Amino acid sequence: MPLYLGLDSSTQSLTAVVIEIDHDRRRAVLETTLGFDEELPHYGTRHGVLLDPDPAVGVSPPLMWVEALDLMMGRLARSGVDVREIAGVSGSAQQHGSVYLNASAEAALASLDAGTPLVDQLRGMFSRETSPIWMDSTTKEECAEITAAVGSELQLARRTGSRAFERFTGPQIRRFFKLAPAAYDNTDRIHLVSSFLASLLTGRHAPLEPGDASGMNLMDLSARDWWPPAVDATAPELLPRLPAIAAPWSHIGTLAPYWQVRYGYPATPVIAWTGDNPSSLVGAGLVVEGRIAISLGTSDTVFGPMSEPRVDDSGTGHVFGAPTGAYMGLTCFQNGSLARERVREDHGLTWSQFSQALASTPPGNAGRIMLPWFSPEITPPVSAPCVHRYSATGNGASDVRAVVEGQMLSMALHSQWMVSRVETIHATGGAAINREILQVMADVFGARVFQLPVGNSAALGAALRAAHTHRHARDRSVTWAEVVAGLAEPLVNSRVDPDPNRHALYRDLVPVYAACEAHARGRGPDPRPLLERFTRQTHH
Ligand code: XUL
Repeated sequence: MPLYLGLDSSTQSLTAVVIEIDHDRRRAVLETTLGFDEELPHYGTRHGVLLDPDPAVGVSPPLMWVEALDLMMGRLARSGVDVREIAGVSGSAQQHGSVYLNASAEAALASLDAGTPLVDQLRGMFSRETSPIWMDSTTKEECAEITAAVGSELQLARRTGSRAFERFTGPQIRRFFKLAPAAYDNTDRIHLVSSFLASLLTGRHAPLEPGDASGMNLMDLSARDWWPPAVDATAPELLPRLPAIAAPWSHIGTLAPYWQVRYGYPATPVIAWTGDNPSSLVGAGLVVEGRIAISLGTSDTVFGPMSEPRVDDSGTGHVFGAPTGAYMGLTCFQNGSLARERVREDHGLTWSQFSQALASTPPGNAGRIMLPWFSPEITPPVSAPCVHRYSATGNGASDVRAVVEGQMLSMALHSQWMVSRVETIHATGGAAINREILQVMADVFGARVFQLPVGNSAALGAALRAAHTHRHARDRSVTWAEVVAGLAEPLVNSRVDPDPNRHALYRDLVPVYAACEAHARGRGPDPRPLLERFTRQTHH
């Protein structure tokens, strides 16, 4: 019975999912998560990130990801799952993060000793001890320099799928080159977190695939190859330091002898790893256009499949390659779970009291609007944490409604470029189990919301991608819809319907929210007259 393993290295944890697919028999055999702060406390991270006095800095120790992978592979081998049946492995990782290796890495990867833990063999291979991750927003200057060198924001967006973003890998590489030229010089290969972990599995430098590579501001989206003007604008002699770009379904090697001898894995094919968002597209069952997913995780993301790379001319969204070979649109909001948790903790509420607070407060929150920027925000770009509250602060319950409504209104506003009319949403991520949050989502978007089974959709997507490549090699007629059927489907009876009256109210509130946002960013007039008019209307 063939099994497929999917791994997802996220900001806070590493998850593994094992699925079984044999004709009509399809099931998740195992899902297990290893939290970085709890299980690897010696790295001193908080929520998977190293503490820094500057809130704009977001870096993590790459060795922590190495140690987590080693622990996880050992744990799986002892879990009772027959790892000898694993017919394919793939994975995903948080996007944009980069890992800098020196020239010793190639030989170190090729000669891993099964008798010694991975971390002890790899310590010497980094040309930079920390990895900048997607939460880093220190590269404003580098973004401007790259944009100026290629011509304009629109030019960069049309070619690479996004204007320059602080967390994107190109601007991060440029900053490293400027601040530490000797260390840059000493860098032989720059991996994304995904291709770095894939390299550990195969024992050789792994390629990137277009989905994750489109989070770098370096790849030509339609050519699916490096775009020379962006590469040249980023850092000197960068091209030889970048991995190759391979098709998303590429077989990039087999599990190295280290994994076979140390833990008893077979020489299983490894399929190219991708970013967590492209992987979640498959794990959320979105393999054809028409639906979107909203992931409520550390970051909140809105994403959906697109057959053409239509870019967001307003400059907030991204277009990435999709694992199916088509494209996906995505908008990312940094203040996701951590903002919801902050409000819950500030008012000393349990999650069930948080839900009750949503149930007991009126839609529209009597005109109280919160811009939930507890940390720097990506969409819209806000470089320093600052939570804005329009109209007097209410009690804890109205703060709960304000944070959730603020997030949903922002998502509705900033995803208009991707889909003109959303009819169905697949909700995923930790907070998607909260039906009161999903009700606000349904009402704001005016869309049916289905909940995906609890679990990590990125890791599931990785396992499904491994299954797709394995099955496709045997039968060219296998479709994506067939592969995901029965595994990446919303829960039966999970449907939350929008209420037409509440949706009408939110339709009027979106422009008011947009005015608050513009005002808070110093780009628009005082929104209070609009808010007062909205409040008067909802009272009558
Ligand atoms: C997407 C983004 C985040 C990370 C989180 O552009 O920055 O969703 O991928 O893991």
